[in-house]
Amino acid sequence: MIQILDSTLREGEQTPGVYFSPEIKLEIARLLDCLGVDIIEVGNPAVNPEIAASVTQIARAGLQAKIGAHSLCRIPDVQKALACDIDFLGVFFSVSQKRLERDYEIELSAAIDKIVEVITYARSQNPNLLIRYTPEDTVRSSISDAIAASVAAVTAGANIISIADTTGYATPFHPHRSYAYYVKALKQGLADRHLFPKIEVHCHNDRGLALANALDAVRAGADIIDVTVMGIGERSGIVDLAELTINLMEILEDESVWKLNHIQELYRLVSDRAYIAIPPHRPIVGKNAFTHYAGVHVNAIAKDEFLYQSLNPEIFGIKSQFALGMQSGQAALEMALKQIGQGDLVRDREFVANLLEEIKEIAKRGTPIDIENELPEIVERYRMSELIANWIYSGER
Ligand code: HCA
Ligand code: CU
Repeated sequence: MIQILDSTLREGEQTPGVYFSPEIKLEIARLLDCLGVDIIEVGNPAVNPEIAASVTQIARAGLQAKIGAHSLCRIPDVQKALACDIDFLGVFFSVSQKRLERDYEIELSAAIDKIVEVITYARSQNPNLLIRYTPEDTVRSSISDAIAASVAAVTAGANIISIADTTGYATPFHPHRSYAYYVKALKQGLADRHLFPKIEVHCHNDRGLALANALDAVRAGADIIDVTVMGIGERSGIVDLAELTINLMEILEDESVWKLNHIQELYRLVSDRAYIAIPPHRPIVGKNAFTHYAGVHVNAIAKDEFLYQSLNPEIFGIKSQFALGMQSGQAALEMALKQIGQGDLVRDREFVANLLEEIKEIAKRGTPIDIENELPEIVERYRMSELIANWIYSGER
């Protein structure tokens, strides 16, 4: 069974400018828990006392999900994380050649000693803790160094190894840059030492491939996938929660594990509080995701919405709809008139055809007609103008 780790409160808060207060963090965590994510990564308690308090508060909130902290590979930082009553600890330390040389200025063996020391310490403090080790920038590291560090980490007590594509470099097209390659090679390298940790993947979206890479990893045997709401995070962010779940549902035996009817509420909350609008065409959560428009489409969906839909909006607690504008045909206008209680007008074919022309003129402003709030007034105005025109015409005779 594939598990989901949501990092909206950690990676997501690394989106430039984003800040979630502790109250909002708790609200987001509750919604993520309702939705059924397995692990919630709340933040790095060493960053500041407010984050530490928030991690503690969420860890003690009685949620089903495992609550986790993120930490640098340093014992004082891990101590701060452990003080938060967490179920999960994520420690990261890169073993890429470039990072070791240009940033840490240490040898691989010294890096591995550090990783082992910190993980051994965390394990000694809590035998039940889920511990993840991430060789940060895994996909730009030598696979043998990533395996060596992972073997050492698991032997020291880590239960999960995460393959991080920190810079969005991975691609399914390149045999040695693909998640399939990294998942298989890492699993094999660990299995050769009789080690079988869970494999997690953290895919950044710099090349727009985060979801494709995550699915590539799932197919190769990954166990846990990192996501955030709206895919927010450093730079172009990571995998989007909604997009991942809808694709994983295709391979699940039990679709009820995720309660996706909470997804709109969750996305609205995060979007509002992050001050990041949800693009209208965004899958599932965008306002156009289940809105049909062009004449041919609306004609067909009036008979059966699945003629132009492959997803069922009810799974997400929403209904499909149609929009009224430049591309609309008579079917849309007739449906709209019925919707506003003006179904009687539909019998007058000529009136409907003329009104449609009027609507298309208005729609040249570049936004659709608001059926509930705008259409009644447009209909009224149009009827009056027709009455006046007829009156003048009869007067002239
Ligand atoms: C970071 C980098 C990270 C870490 C992932 C992990 C990445 O912001 O600290 O610890 O599993 O992309 O590598 O998000
Ligand atoms: Cu990241």
